[in-house]
Amino acid sequence: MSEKPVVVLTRRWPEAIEAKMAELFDLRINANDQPMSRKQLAQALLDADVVCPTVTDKIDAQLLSEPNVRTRLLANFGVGFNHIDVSAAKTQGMVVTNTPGVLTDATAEIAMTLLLTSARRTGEGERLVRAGGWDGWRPTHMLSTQVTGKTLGVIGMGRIGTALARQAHHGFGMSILYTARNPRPQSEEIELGAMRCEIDELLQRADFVSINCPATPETQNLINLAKLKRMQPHAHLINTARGDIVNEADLVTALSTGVIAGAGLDVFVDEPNVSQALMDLQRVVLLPHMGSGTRETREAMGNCALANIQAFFSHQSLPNQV
Ligand code: 8YV
Repeated sequence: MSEKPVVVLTRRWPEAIEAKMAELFDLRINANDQPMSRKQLAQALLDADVVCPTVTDKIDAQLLSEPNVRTRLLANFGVGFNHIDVSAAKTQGMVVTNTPGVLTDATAEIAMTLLLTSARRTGEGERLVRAGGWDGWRPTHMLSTQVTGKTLGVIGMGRIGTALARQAHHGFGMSILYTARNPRPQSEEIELGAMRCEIDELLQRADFVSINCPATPETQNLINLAKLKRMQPHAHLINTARGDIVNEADLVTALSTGVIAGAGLDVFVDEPNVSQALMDLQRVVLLPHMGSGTRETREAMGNCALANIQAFFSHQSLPNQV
């Protein structure tokens, strides 16, 4: 190809990856690193051969079907692609890729962090110390829930769910219940002390429930008040997947009326806006969608997206086509 392909990054990427990409492509970077407006996204689709979106870019059927769209590849920076209308992209003859695998361990770490923080009340404890409110040790101060030896329910035993189960079982002696379309190999179930069951049984039996399934029309509002009421009053809910899998208003009701004991959330329905009702609750841990946010992982995600783009232009099979 004589002219370099035009590639648009909708946000800033790790410097080393931007530098590599600038050598290979006519790279256009959204330098101010604010989420692109709809108009800017539409323009990117007109100008670029490849657009590299993130979770902050909603790419719907209307944008994709604008006349004169030039883009042939949407190389998503992230494993989740519910912000892209993939079937509309395919109808337009576009290819969509994502970055699975490389963010598995980092995201599982944040799920485990949320689980520990929610169970052991460490967020509350830190706030207490910083606010100067700690009045000294006593046997009944800030009692919390032990994690070791308890039961973890994993909703969606894919890569991240399995990595979390591994940390929980080998690190904390937890038993694992899981839901998945297909059972995991028997050797893995034995290794992880894991048993597949229906979601209602999982909710009833688990001390901690972690959501690790993708966001799809079927999983939207999967965890509503009826489901939360199946959980045990001492149980905690952890979500590192997508906000709209949990009905947030129902979660607030469940937390404030003692239906469940606590929750840890890395994802929200209307990011970056977090409802005041959630903010007002002590027993919920709130993180700013940082599951994959290690230096190592964000760099690996960039390299993964780059490998997809290079395979696309060299007509090789794409490592991560969705
Ligand atoms: C990313 C994520 O940071 O990969 C995903 O699906 O949720 C996060 O780890 C984000 O999506 C980047 O687009």
